[in-house]
Amino acid sequence: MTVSTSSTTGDDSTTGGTILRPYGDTTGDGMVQLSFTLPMSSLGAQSKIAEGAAAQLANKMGMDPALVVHAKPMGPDFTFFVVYGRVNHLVDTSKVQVVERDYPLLSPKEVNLSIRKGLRRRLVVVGGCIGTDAHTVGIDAILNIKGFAGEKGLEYYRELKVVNLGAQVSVPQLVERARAEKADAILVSQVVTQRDAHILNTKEMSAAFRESYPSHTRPLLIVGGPRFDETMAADLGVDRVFVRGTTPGEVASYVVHRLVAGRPRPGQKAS
Ligand code: B12
Repeated sequence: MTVSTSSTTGDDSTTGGTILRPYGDTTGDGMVQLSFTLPMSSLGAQSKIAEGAAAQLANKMGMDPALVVHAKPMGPDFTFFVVYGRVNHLVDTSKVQVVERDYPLLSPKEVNLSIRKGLRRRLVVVGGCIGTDAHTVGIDAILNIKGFAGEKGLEYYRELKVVNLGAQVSVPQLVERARAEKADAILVSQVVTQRDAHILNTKEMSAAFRESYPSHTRPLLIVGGPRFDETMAADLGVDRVFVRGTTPGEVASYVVHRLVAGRPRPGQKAS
C-alpha cells in the first residue's frame, strides 16, 4: 500500500500544491454548508432556542457568520439542522494524503491467465458481512456475477472460486469456512458504523485469523465498506481496505497482485 501526498501543481510555489478556499456564492468566499442533529425540541416556543443552539455549535466549529437555513423537528425531542456560513480555513492540496493504487488493473482475461499460470489451480475467495451487519449489496456488487459499475463480479472469473456467505456471519463461522474451503483471500464487508461496529468487528476478524493460522499460511485479509478510511489497514490488521465506489476488477487485480503475480506477502510461500 502506498500512502502519498498530492503532487498537484498550482499557484502556490512554496508547496507545489494549490491553496483553496470553499466556494458558495462567489469564488473564494469561504462559504460551506453543514448538517447535523441536536437532541432538542424545536417545536413551538423552543424553535428560536434550538436555532440559536445550532448557530452556537457552528460558531464553535469556526463558521462565522453561521446562518441556520433549515430546522426540521425529528419527533418531539430531536431537530435536524442545515447551517450555511463562512469558514476561514484554507486547503493545501500538497498536504492531502491518499492511498494510491500500487498494482496494475487487469482485465478478467488477464486475471484468469495469471492465476492459471501462477497458481495452477483456482484461487479461493470467501466473503460475507460479519457481525450483525445485513447490508449485503456492497459485497454482492464485488462478488456476484452481475457485478457493479459495468464490471462483472468475481463469480464471472473462471479461475476464481467464490464462496459468498451473505449477511450476519460470525467471525468463528468465517474462520471455519475459510479453513474448510482452503481460502486464499477473505473479503469482508462492513457498512454499519454505529458505535464503531465496523472497526471493532474488523479487528476481531483479523485477530481471529492471526490466531488460527500460522503467519505464512494466513489468507489475504480484505475489508470494504463506504465509511472505512483506506489508510487504516495496518490498524485494522488487514492487508487492504477498499472504500465506496470500488469495482470488482480492482479487487481481482489486487488479489492477483498479492497472491499470484510473484509478490507473496512477507513470509508467505506460494502453495
Ligand atoms: C439498502 C440499505 C439497507 C437495506 C440492506 C439490504 C441489503 N440486502 O443489503 C436494509 C433495509 C436491510 C437496511 C437495514 C438497516 N440499515 Co441500511 N441502508 C441501506 C442504504 C440505503 C444503501 C446501502 C447500499 O446498498 N449501498 C450500495 C452499495 C453498492 O454500496 P456499498 O455498500 O458502499 O458498497 C460499495 C463499497 O463500499 C465497496 N464495498 C462494500 N463492501 C465491500 C467489501 C469488500 C471486500 C470490498 C472489496 C468492497 C466493498 O464496494 C461496493 C461497490 O463499490 C444505506 C444508505 C446509503 N444511501 O448508503 C443505509 C444505511 C447503510 N443503513 C443504515 C442503518 C442504520 C440501517 C439499520 C440499522 C436501520 C434500522 N434501524 O433497522 C438496518 C440494519 C440492518 C442490519 N442488521 O445490518 C445506516 C447506517 C448508519 C451508520 N452510521 O452505521 C445507513 C447509512 C442509512 C442512514 N443514513 O442512516 N439498510
